[in-house]
Amino acid sequence: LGSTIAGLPAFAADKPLTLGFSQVGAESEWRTANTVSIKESAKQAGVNLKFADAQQKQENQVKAIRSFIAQKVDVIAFSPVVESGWETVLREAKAAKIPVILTDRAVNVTDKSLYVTFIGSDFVEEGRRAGRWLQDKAKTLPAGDINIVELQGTVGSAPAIDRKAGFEEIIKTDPRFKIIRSQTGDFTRAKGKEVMEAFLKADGKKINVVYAHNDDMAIGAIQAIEEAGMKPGKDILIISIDGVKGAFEAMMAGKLNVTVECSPLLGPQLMQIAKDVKAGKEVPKRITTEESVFPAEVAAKEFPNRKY
Ligand code: GYE
Repeated sequence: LGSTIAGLPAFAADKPLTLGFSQVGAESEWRTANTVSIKESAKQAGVNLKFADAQQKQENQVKAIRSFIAQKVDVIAFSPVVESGWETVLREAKAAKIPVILTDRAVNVTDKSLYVTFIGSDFVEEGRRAGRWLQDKAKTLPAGDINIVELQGTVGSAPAIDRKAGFEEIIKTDPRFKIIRSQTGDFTRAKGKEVMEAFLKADGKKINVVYAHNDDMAIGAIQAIEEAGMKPGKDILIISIDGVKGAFEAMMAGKLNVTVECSPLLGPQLMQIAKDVKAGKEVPKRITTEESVFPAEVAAKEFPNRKY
């Protein structure tokens, strides 16, 4: 079998690439769109995809990765549900000489050689963008404290940690902004609603702003606010992240004030990078998704262009 490039047999390029992908779950509209993107682009790229859904559990992701190693897939990709606790299984992949690509969410490891690249958004910047929108909006609000409640994403996940940090970085520059409550809604509508109900019970009319780490939790919160007899988007400003269709619909209905875009359409890039990695090409260590901000004022105009 002779010559090798970067440890790969020379004939490898002729066979279709087998990619093992461990997905977080199906917790949100974003995630569903991400799954569709990965499955469709694998088909288009002629990649043999082995797809596993971890149902938001790290232990399931570890199991899936171990099974990909046992099956000797060419490349492993995954979107890590939480940031920490990956060293052992990533070392196993490395020992088996199977390259690992991170998509969407980051891991917290000291040995960066445990993965080849990380494709996804800059979540800290998304948090800052949410904060900047509020900073601008605050100029039009009456003087006095602006009480914010925060619906955090999954505890320990990169987007929850980073979106919190980016938002705080901006709003801490003005003492009017007070985060009076902050709790996880696990990125789901049902939990977002439940947590918002508790916030409303405790603080009711004191709440001026909801900052939700994703659209689904914002939509859940909107329901809770309406059921409490208040007007979301008016009595309480709602800020969220992702830019899924459901958020655009809520904005067009006047119930959501802004969504910060986070693109789930990572499939085509992932397939290309997986092929490059298999071919022994150098790839950048970080590939950052480009995205923007959509306030309610542009929702109707942008809606027809939205792909997820
Ligand atoms: O914002 C949320 C999903 O990791 C960026 O996960 C992703 C987040 C996204 O459940 O809706």
